[in-house]
Amino acid sequence: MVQVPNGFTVVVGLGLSGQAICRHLTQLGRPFMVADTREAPPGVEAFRQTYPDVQVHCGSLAAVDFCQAYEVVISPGVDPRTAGLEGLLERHNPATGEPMLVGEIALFKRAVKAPIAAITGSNAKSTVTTLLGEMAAASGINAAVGGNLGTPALDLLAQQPDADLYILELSSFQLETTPSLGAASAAFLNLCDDHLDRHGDLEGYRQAKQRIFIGAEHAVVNADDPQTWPDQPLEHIEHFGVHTPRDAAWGLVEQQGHWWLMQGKTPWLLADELRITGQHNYANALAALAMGRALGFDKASMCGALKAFVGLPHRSETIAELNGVRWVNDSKGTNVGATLAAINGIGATLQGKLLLLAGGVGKGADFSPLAAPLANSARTAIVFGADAPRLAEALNEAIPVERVEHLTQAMEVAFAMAKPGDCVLLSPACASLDQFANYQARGDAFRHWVEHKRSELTP
Ligand code: UMA
Ligand code: ADP
Repeated sequence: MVQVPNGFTVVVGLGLSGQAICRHLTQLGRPFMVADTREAPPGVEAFRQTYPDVQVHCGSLAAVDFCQAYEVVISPGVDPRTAGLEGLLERHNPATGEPMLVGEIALFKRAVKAPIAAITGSNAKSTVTTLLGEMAAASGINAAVGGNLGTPALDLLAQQPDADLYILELSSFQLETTPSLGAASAAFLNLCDDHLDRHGDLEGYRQAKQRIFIGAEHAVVNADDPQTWPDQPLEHIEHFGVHTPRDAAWGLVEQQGHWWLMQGKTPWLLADELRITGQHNYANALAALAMGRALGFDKASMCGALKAFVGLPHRSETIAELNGVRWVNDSKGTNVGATLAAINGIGATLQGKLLLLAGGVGKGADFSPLAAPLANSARTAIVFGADAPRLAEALNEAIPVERVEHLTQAMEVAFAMAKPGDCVLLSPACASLDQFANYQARGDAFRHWVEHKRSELTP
């Protein structure tokens, strides 16, 4: 048994978050040790060189005796239900007043002095977080932007200690271990099946996300999706939505043949002025405006930032047109909700048909909601990767389905089948980790294939 020394914090996970936690504890002068459930986590040797005096345990957490620990701080990728961590979430830490087991965001909250704007949801977190950051910058506000987006929150605090505002994308994994966030503005954008393998079911996943509202001064929620509304009463709640116009909500409203982004009865800007397209992106824009308004950003600056925003790579990103066929990279479409948004957004504007490329790790999701919209707008679905059989089963009564091993084979098949006016859409509805390092690598493989094909076709 590995004994945690009396009063030591245990940092679990040696990834980005774990290392940010270690830097933070070092700065605070708190003694700590590190544990990672893998026998040989990447980067462990470099870690040992940076922290020669820090004890590192690799392997099962059941071999660690946490009895004398000050607290245990886990990385988001580590399930709090992992063997060895039993009972720690329920145990009270008299020194902090919080559970014995917390995540990085709990430490961030204890240390931060400036307000927090927090964004969660199954989809659109990165888009809305980035957009809100652009709106803050345009309004002259010194904001630090990160969290699940990429830069751990504690690193933001170290790198930008004088920020006036911290804009954080927060995942269900991070929120699950955050006792109280107290955000100045907190948004819960939407909910669909995702990470069910971790949270057990949709309700468990929803409850983790609901934690974003604990202590929030202002909430932004989706009028079209009651699952995003706070379970507990909150004084200031604003709804945004593209399907359910409500008084005083942020909505998409048609006036004299034009669609406007409106706050109540006040038009803010024309949907046509945006460079990001599709109803889901108008919803994203409305959510960011609602948050920015509540945080005191300048109206004209916010609208300017919104008009300039071209969207993030790997999200419904058009790569090229080959022989009259559009090729779209939506590799970040890692769940059914995102793939539905891509099918509906692109399908509505298309002269021809969609050829959907989907597959990977389905995380326990139900793929059947894809069948009806694909029956309307798709020529075929070409499925690959670990959950290809489950996808094929869910779709093959609605449309013809081809099954292949790998993405590049799917692209070859799509190239042969597509007709001018069609769109080949990579929106996998699955995580990439069975065949790629991450969704970026999958999207890059798609882009490289298309660019190579284009160079072959262009003499
Ligand atoms: N580890 C274990 N046991 C486990 C799982 C992980 O010991 O069972 C260890 C790994 O060996 C590794 C470390 O933990 O050394 C990795 O930690 P991590 O998986 O928590 O990942 P980080 O590198 O800390 O990155 C995390 C987020 N990753 C996850 O939530 C899985 C990053 O989000 C985030 O950008 C980063 O913190 C900074 O905040 C990525 C993500 O995929 C992009 N997020 C999910 C999503 O968006 O769907 C939630
Ligand atoms: P997240 O950080 O929550 O994963 P992203 O902004 O990276 O969100 O987008 C992830 C995926 O969700 C992309 O495929 C994107 O096109 C899609 N998406 C963006 N906005 C929405 C929305 N409002 N509803 C559903 N899907 C969306």
